[in-house]
Amino acid sequence: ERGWPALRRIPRPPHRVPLLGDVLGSNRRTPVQDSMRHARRLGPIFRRNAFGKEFVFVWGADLVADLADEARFAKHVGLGVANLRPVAGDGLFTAYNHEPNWQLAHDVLAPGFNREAMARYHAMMLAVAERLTDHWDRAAGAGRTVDVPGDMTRLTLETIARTGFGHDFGSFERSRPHPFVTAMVGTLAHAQRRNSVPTPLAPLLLRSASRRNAADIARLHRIVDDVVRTRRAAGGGEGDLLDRMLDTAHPESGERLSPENVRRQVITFLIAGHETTSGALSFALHHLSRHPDVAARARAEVDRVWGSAAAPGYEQVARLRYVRRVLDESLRLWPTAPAFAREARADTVLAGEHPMRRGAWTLVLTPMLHRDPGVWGPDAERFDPDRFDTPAVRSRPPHTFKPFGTGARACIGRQFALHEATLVLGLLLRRYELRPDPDYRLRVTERLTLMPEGLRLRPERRTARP
Ligand code: MNH
Repeated sequence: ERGWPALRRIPRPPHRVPLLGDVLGSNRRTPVQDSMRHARRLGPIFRRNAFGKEFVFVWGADLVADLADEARFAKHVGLGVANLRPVAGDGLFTAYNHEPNWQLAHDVLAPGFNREAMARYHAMMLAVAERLTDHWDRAAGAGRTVDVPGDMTRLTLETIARTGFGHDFGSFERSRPHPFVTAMVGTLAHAQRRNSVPTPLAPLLLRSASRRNAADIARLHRIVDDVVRTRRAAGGGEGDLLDRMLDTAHPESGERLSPENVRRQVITFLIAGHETTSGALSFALHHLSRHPDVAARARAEVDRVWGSAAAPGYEQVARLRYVRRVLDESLRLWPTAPAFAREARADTVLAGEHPMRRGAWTLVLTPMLHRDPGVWGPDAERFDPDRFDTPAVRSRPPHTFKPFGTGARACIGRQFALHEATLVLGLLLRRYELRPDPDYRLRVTERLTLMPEGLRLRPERRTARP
């Protein structure tokens, strides 16, 4: 093979069907969990074949640490990410490394995630979280269960829309998801499915699906154009992400984002800024409901750190160290952006063993990296937030926990997501006991991102609290 000269040395599943490859018996709705099954059998590096194309997967900690070397490897825009190009073009997430708009947008938007900016978002995050607790209070009062992924998606979409774009989608006033969410879920699922159909057949097999996808993209464009038009008409906002996109010139070159690129960035941030955080919160709530001891410890921390303050201040969120560990441990087991791709910048040898030509690429399977027994021990499947206490973190090698990707193209919204999610978990733990449905078994749905399917909890207002 051109990209991987010693490909034959990399293990692959035993039964391969001519033309189809290893796709038989695999489920196109759950490619990540399928790959996890293969990983467990085939080891830290393996390959799968689909329609004559070989895909190399990596999850062993030593191999991933080597791939994190930015001097030799870079982000690869492939598969799911490349399939989102029709939606987000050269927006920050889907841009090729060589596209000038990546550096331009990165430099213009990065200050939108510094400490001062985050402290400004805090009050708006709190206001959105109160809409959520109003909603859960009504459910608690009536003894009803709540739709956890649905409500977390309402929360995170409102949060990014309001903090980033001064826009209110009214998610909590709607019984069904906002059309933005429906269109987004459609395009994400479509981008995922496009990997499992042979390219020559795609136009045929996917004709009606592509038509639906085009309609979804058009709807996303309409919604986003409306957000931008409203802001332009208002003559500016209060210095949020959208103001940066529209008005801020690059500090050195003086260049600005073009209107077409602004549209792509708005879509990128509205999607990247809520979908994965929603999943992270949902998984964390699932684990908390199943581990009353962990929930009690987290709740005690919230009571201690926040006391009887009506609303926690910005600084008080970072002080929830144990709640943050709950979140980290949830992202360890189910990193909601479950893979990222790396390509060789020049001919090289991966971990001294696997030659790669310039441009050859591989997918890092994060949920398996996060279960590597050599790093996490034989009980890696067990939920245990103490894995993230300071001595444990210090004793682990670097690049073993990668829910936000790696290097220059790692997540720009990491602090935003962690602040929002820690704040919301704190508020929910302080206010409710979370009762699980005893019959619920965790099922993970995939639409490029991961989400616990059909998770419902019964929130109960706490009677005694400080
Ligand atoms: Mn986010 C890139 C995970 C929250 C905006 N994000 C990435 C990558 C991962 C990721 C992994 C790297 C992908 C790759 O290498 O191909 N992101 C997450 C997770 C959460 C998250 C698990 C929540 C939990 N992300 C957010 C939030 C925002 C955001 C919140 C915005 C407010 N993420 C981005 C953008 C990029 C990105 C933009 C692309 C950055 C770049 O390439 O420069």
